[in-house]
Amino acid sequence: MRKSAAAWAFAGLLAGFAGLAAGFLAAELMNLRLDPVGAVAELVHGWLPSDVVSWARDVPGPSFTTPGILLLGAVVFVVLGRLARRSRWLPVVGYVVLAALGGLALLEANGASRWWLLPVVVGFVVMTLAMLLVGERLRRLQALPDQDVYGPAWRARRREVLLVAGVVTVAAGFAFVMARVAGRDLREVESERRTKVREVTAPDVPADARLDVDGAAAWMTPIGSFYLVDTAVVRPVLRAQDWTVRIHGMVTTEIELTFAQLVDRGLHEDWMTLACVQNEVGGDLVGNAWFSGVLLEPLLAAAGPLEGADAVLQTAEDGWTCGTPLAAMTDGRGAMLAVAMNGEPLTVEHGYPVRTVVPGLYGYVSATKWVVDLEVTRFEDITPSPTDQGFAELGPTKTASRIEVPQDGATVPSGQVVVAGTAWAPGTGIEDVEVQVDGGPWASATLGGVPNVDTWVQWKLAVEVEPGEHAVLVRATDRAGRQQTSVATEVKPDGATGWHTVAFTST
Ligand SMILES: Nc1nc2c(c(=O)[nH]1)N[C@H]1C(S)=C(S)[C@@H](COP(=O)(O)O)O[C@H]1N2
Ligand SMILES: [Mo]
Repeated sequence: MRKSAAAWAFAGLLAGFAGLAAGFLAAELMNLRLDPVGAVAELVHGWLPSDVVSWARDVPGPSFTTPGILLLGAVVFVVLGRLARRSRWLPVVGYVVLAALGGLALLEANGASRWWLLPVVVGFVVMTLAMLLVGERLRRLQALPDQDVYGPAWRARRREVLLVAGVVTVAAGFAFVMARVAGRDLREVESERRTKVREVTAPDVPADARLDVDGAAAWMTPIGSFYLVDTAVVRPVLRAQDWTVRIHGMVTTEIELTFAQLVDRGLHEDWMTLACVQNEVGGDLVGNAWFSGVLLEPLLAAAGPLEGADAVLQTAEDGWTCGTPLAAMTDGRGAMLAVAMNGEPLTVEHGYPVRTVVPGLYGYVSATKWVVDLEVTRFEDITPSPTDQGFAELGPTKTASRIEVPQDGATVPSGQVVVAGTAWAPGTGIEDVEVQVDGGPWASATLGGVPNVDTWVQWKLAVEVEPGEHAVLVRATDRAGRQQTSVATEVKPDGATGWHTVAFTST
């Protein structure tokens, strides 16, 4: 520790890992699926060629992406530590770059909100402070003239360096252990999730549903890219064995069910498109999945709703509430307490162990994740969370259509251009999708097949275009004869309207 660069390298290493440990702890306390390092690992996985990824997956033992990133991180921390010897601020610049990388990786993750940046900020602050703390002591030690080395003043200052370094090491270790403890519930739930509910079947996409247009959204939305909307900063982590749901309020018989009692009632399975009221025209807050769950209609019938009840106030473990028309849960449309999505137990993010889904309604009035309480009541007596935020009391999903190919701003060869996308009118079904190019006549697109009226439908149409700039419009008509209005409205209070348009250039 005389003038050695090794001491600085070690300080850099210490500060770096203290920051990572702090970020890890913050992420685990927030029940995030990914901490900053995990997010970078996922991002790297996304970049790697798929055969490398599948080869790596087949190699037994733990994934080596994360150890690889940690090793690379260690090298960077050492370099930054050594730079700290020359300047207090150079390592901070490095930490800013690392934080930006971690932040970008987290925001790339499906379902990330800006809250996910909190662990990155915590990690950055701890890294910077730890480096300053240890670095200042080290600087004081190495500022002593050569003849003082090993002298009493030198020894006193060395003690200080060791003390501060020791405190940082212990604190980082403690943060790491605490993070592991905090993450235990999530890990237990993840291992519990591997035992599937017996009767859940795998999705079998109807052969005629897929039009197989390159670049169009998959008919069945993979779980990893299914949109996520949450209000809670900390997602609930609930074990199936601890879960119960209570049906009460304006009923003749209160019902309380455990997870085992729920699935014992037998499963119902169907395809369903779920859309968010906050989806903009052309947006992607909509997905289509195979849901397995227990029908609500017989459950509510067993509870026996009283005369005058018209709503079910649903409450989630995180305190989120929503109000669903009692009729929508009892009119045979297939409202259910879902336990699986696309043949797999729900992910924690999508509401494990049980969530509600109701065909034909926006998620904000129906699709309660981590649902634990159903109170039969009256709309006039309740103020569910979204209503409190200015969304309408009732939220039937509006008929909508979207152009996915060509993408807005794309350049394509002129001649024949395939325009394709998706349209949905859950609860009613799509009758017709029309496309208009450059203000010309509307032409009906070819529609894919659908297993029921609750799923979206793929559509495509080949159009002839000259070289130049073009604008395409799409509009759908549902099976009740309602055509989408051209009038554009905001998502608030009850869902956006308007025709989706895309501009492209052909050469
Ligand atoms: N507990 C809880 N459930 C919730 C929400 C929420 O914030 N908390 N968001 C709702 C909204 S607005 C929608 S659109 C759907 C989205 O479900 P997903 O995140 O599984 O796609 O969940 C609904 N259920
Ligand atoms: Mo939503």
